[in-house]
Amino acid sequence: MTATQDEQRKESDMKNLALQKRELELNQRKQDFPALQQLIHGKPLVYLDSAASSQKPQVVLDALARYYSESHANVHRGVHTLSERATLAYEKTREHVRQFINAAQVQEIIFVSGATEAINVVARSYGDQFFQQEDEILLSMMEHHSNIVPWQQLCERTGARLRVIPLTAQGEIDQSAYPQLLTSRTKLLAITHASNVLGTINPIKEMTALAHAKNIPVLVDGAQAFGHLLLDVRDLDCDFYVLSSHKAYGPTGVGVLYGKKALLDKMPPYKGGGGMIETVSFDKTTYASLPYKFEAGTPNIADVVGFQATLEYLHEVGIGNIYEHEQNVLAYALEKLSVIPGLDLLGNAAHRLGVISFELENIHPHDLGTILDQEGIAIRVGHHCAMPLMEHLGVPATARASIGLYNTRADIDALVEGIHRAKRFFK
Ligand code: 7TS
Repeated sequence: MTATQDEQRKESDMKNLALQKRELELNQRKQDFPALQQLIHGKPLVYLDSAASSQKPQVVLDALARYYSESHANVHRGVHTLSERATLAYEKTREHVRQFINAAQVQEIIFVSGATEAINVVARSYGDQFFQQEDEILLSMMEHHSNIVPWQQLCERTGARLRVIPLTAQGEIDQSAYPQLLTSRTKLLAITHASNVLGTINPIKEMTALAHAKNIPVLVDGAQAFGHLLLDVRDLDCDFYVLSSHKAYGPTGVGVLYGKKALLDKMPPYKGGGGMIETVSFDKTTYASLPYKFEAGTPNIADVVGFQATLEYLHEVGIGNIYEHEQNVLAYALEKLSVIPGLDLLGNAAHRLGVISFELENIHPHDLGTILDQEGIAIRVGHHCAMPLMEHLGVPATARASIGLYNTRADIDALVEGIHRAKRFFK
C-alpha cells in the first residue's frame, strides 16, 4: 500500500467512525422522549407517525411545567414581575424563531395556532385585500388540504381561480409545466416545501426565483420541512413561510407565519381584539405595529414558551445531524420495503424526506394500520388530507410511515416484520 493509499484509507476510516458515532448518538435520542418509553398492547412503541405529529422531548415538557409553575401571567399587559417574566419568555421565543429560520427581523415572525391558521391569515388578509376576479393562485398537485381549501374559499369570495402544477411519474413537481403556468394573471404561488404523502422536497429557491422574475409572490408551506431541513427564508427568498411547532417536537397549538415586512405592513389585521390595537374609540381604531397587529387576544403563551425549548433542543442536536440520520433510516427503509412482494411504494423523488407511502396488495391500509397497532407500531393510514393527490395517484388511501429524529433501523425492522405478519394474517 502506498503512502497516499494509506492516508486515504485512514481518512475514510475516520469518516466512517464519525458517522457511526453520530448514528449512535441519534439512536440514543429516543431516551429523550418519555412517550417513546411505553408499551402499547404489551409491545415497545415504534412511533412512525411524526409527519402527523411528533412526540415531545423531556426538556419541552419541563419547560411547560416550569413556565406554569413559575412565570405564568398575561403578556404585554402588566407591570408586575410575573407578567414581565411571561412577556420576556414569549418574546425570546420570537427571537429564537427568527434565528432558526434566518428571518431579517423579529417583526416578521407572527405566532399563530399552526400552519393551517398561518395560511388562512394570508388568504384572508393578503388575499381579500389584493385579489380580484380572474386572478390566479398557483398550487401544486401535492398540496395538503390546508394549502388548498383557504385558497378555494378566497376564490369563492373574490372570483379568483386555482391553477395546479402537475407532477411527474416520480412524484416531483413537473418543472417543464411550471414556468408556463406563471402568467400575468398569477397573483401567488402557494406551494409545499415537502410533501406529506410522497416525501418529495421541492426546489423552492429555484421556483421562487422564477415566480419573482414575474413579480409573483410565493408562500411556502413548511409544515413537513421544519425540523427536518435547514431553513433559511432569506436564502429561499420566499415571501411567506408557515410552520407548525407540533410536527417538530414542540407543543401543539403553536405555529409561525413568517412574512416579509414590506408585505405584512400592507396587510390588514385578520382578527380584531385586545393586543392588536394602538388606540380604540367608537369612531375609529388604529392598529398596533408588527407583529402584534396579527396577534389579537391572549396568545398561547405557555406553548410558545415550550416551543423555545424545542428550538434549543433542535439546535443542540443539530438540523444537519437530524437530516443525515433521517436520510440513513429512510434509505434503509426503502431498501427493506421495496423487496416485500406485493408492496408498492408511491413516489420516487430524487430529493425526499423520510415520509413513505405505500400500498399492500389485498390488504386495505386501515386493516394494516390496525394490525400494526397490535404490534405497538404507529403509522398513519388514509388520504392524509391530500385528496386531490390521492385521486391523481389513483388510490383512495395509503399506509404511511414517517421518520423522526428518534427513529432507528430497528424501528424499520419492526415495521417490516409487522407487514409480514399482516400478510400472513390475510393470506
Ligand atoms: N401542510 C402540510 C404539508 C401538512 O403535512 C400539514 C399537516 C399541514 C399543512 C397542516 O398542519 P397543521 O399543524 O396546521 O395541522 N399534515 C398532517 C399529516 O400529514 N397527517 O396529519 C396531519
